[in-house]
Amino acid sequence: MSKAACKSCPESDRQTIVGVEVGGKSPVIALAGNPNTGKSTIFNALTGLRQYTGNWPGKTVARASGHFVHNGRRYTLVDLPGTYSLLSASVDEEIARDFLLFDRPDCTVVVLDATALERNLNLVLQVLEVTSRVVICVNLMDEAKRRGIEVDIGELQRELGVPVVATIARKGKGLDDLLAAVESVIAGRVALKPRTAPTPTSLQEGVEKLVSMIQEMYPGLPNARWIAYRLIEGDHRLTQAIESGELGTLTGAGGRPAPSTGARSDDSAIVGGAA
Ligand SMILES: Nc1nc2c(ncn2[C@@H]2O[C@H](COP(=O)(O)OP(=O)(O)OP(=O)(O)O)[C@@H](O)[C@H]2O)c(=O)[nH]1
Ligand SMILES: [Mg+2]
Repeated sequence: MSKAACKSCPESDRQTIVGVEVGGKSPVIALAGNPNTGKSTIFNALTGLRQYTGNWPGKTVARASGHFVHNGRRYTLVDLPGTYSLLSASVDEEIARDFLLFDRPDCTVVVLDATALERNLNLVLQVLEVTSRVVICVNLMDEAKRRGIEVDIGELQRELGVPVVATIARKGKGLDDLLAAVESVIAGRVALKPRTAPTPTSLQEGVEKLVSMIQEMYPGLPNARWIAYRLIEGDHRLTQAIESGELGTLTGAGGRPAPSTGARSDDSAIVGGAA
């Protein structure tokens, strides 16, 4: 396969915990997924590293990053903690969510367990709300086969609107296809039509209003709809980020802090009034 661990980099540079340089010369690929789906196995196979964990500032759980070279280009790979959702209910979910939302990797690979697709797809739908630059990696295909589970990769790809590849990461199978798909997404060579859940009718008007308010405050923010949903749910972290203007700083979307009458987790007037 045409990738190689980045041996030209000093070890200290190949393995960093802090300071993932998103927007730098090396495209950044995030590995997200439910716990135990094979993310670190893929991370180790591609980077040649053994998954490294350490303390993220203020956190007890860490994400790991490393590098690899594919077709002459250097990529940064980030192994996120396993999560069932991006709703920021736990530190792990918050790390994964903040990285996808604020650091905005060039491509997010969502690693799924082929034997438990139904459970795993919940996270996929959430990630597709945050970013469309996604590749789905259906891993543990050997285990699925052993249990007589067939996965229709083509149909899954049509349904989800982003590239889907099958892998057996433990044996290194399918990783070339995975890299080819990631490369195509980063190069903009595939048309991405991510499937997103329809907004319930009763919320449509409220969501649309919130989305325009968010877009007005943060022009260029790519995931205003997902942020609107979280505000409706009373997501405290995002409410703070909106009110303080941190969202614009973190996402590079510019913008200005919300007026003091803006969305608050304890203020359902905007949503409730409009819906
Ligand atoms: N049979 C089989 N086992 C696999 C495959 N990929 C990974 N595994 C195994 O699945 C287990 C979990 O793999 P990890 O790579 O640690 O999973 P993870 O997604 O990083 O898990 P968390 O960090 O807990 O979220 C390990 O025992 C792997 O060897 C695969 O394709 N087939
Ligand atoms: Mg892991």
